[in-house]
Amino acid sequence: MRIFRRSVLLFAGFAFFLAARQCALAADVTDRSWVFSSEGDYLNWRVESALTSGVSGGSLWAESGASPAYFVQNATLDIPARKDHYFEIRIRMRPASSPTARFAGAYAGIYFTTDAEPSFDEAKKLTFRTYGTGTLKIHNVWAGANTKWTGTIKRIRLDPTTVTDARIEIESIKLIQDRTGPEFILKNNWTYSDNDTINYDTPSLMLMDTYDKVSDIYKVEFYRRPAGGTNQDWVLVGTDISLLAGWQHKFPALPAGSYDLGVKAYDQAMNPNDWDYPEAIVHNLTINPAVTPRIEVDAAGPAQPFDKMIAGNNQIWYRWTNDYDPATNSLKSASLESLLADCGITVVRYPGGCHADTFYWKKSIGPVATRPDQYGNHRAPVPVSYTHLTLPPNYSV
Ligand SMILES: [Ca+2]
Ligand SMILES: [Ca+2]
Repeated sequence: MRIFRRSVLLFAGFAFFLAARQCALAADVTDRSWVFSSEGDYLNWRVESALTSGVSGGSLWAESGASPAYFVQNATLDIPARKDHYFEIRIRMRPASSPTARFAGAYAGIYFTTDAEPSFDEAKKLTFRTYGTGTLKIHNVWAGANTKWTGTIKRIRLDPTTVTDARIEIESIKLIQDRTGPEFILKNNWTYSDNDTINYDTPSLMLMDTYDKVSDIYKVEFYRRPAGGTNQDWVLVGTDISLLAGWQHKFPALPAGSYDLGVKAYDQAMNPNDWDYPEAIVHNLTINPAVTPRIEVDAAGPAQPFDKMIAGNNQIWYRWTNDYDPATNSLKSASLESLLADCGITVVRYPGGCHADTFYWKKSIGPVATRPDQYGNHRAPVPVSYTHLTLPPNYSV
């Protein structure tokens, strides 16, 4: 009996832990789910324009001939439309005539009807792109992006591809509420991290690698609070609502002290990241104008020899035309040459990086006066004269 009670207590504790975690990490809510895991059970989906179809091997499958196959749900959904609704489609496709052949990306559509508009039409269609790669793909299609997705959703129809002669295998179709905020990496100009000290009072933050599994980001809010404060202490300092120049903010001048800097990014359905998102906060950043900037080098730390040929820099070929004097085989600016030498640059990569794509060696040799113009790439689209360009490859300082 005692053992039984302890088990109940343990179970209750575990259940509480799970519930608390669910609150902390917002979870998406599935409103309707069709998983084709029972042999022969179409789950009330009707296949149209297919030569053959079935439910087996964990999928609803169909093979189309001269016209694309599509799928219609016979039942009425009667689901209130939400801005954060999305469809999750798990699907695998390839040409029906060959298991090893592939077809390129093509448009797919999910049609829907509402209580106000009971017919399928092109205006009530969610468009996305699918591929005949022969591998399982998961498509998250944001339904709330369509302005007609309002009122009560009644019927749905799935057109997985406009490609004919396709074998289509659908593992599942789900209608889900997006409750998950965006993902991102929090960066700043100096990539300061927790517990750093800076001597200027206008720190800046920037979001990198922003991602939302359903929609794009709508806006980003920037906060501060005294270091070590609670979530109630956050003060909104600025908002970026434009994708222009990325998602970033330069904090207005802050009094000397220690701060936590925080970020809330919202997806298009206005789901923000939680404060416990690992990239949401820079902790304990101290602003101290009296601090002298310094670079610490640990000369006793691990060191390895490296090839001097990699310690160079790109030189864009059309930028050298005015810097190099073929008469003396040296740079025109002696100070520039000595500066490069002082930097320890041992090799200059020439004629540059992507700019080298349009540089032809054969046009750069022979008598200087006979060398034709060359064209830069999209960054230098006009022809420029390089008749006096004679810088040898791998020019050494
Ligand atoms: Ca989201
Ligand atoms: Ca911006």
